Amino acid sequence: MALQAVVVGGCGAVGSVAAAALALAGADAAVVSRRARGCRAERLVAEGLGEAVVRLCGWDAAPALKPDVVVYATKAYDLEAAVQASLDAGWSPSLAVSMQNGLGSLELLEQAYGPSRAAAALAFYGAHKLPGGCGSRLAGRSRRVVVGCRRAQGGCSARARLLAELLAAGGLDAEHVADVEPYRWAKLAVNAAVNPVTVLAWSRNRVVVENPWARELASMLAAEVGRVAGTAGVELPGDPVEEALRVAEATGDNCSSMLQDLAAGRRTEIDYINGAVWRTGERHGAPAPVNRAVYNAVRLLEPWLAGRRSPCGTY
Ligand code: KPL
Repeated sequence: MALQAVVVGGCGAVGSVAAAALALAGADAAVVSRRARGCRAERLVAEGLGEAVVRLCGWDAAPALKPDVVVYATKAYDLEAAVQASLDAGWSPSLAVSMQNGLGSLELLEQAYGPSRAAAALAFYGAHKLPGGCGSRLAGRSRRVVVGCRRAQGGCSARARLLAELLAAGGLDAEHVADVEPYRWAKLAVNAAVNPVTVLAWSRNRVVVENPWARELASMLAAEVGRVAGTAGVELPGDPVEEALRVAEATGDNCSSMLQDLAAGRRTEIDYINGAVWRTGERHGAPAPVNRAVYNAVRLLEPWLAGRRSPCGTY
């Protein structure tokens, strides 16, 4: 397939799975990483999916790439700099795709590229980086990705559909939806429930289904996201509590990205997840006290947990 797809931040867990899937589907796939210089061929391993050869490039080589599709798989707080670097490189993709957790990232792409060229690819799979270089391992059964644009923001459906077809051809359980907004909130409910609870319990995702206190707290968090979504005018595609528990079970072997971030001494995405929930609730006159309390608890614990050994071992 001639389509050139570039995955920015594709050496992270979620991005390297997407990059491998695109390459396995026959796209001309490149990964841009802050740590690389120039461009070289790289064998990208996504355990649980397959391995493929991609071009691994640094930003210095980005002007030579002419991507049709750019998939941004950076952390949410790194997205703005990545978009600026893409614009500086002269990229003008027909589709810019957000793979970030939480709220704010799709909005940023809509602003930078226009709503008719901005989409989200929501990863409901669990993955972690393999030590050294690029590469990742899928943990748990889920391979699900939901791809689409916000219907309210103009049509980019044909290109989003093509991306979903490529990801599916590459081995992911990818689905295109006409309006991604309800699914973005469903994924927000999953992250708001699973991620902080796995941090508080310092355990793999399965703690959310197996431990009664974790299960109850996660259920309260997800239900509250559902209520905030309602006041923001978004009808979820299903019950947010059931969805959070289903994903926690299907990714049970994984350590959530928030736990992985803390174990690696990185900043967490709590501001984009539970922080975004209670702030959005406040704007719509719908307080979200459970998300706010858990947000505060994680912020308080961050300095104590940073760098602590992950229950998943090396990651
Ligand atoms: O998105 C995730 C994350 O950890 O950020 C899930 C789907 C919960 C997998 O762990």
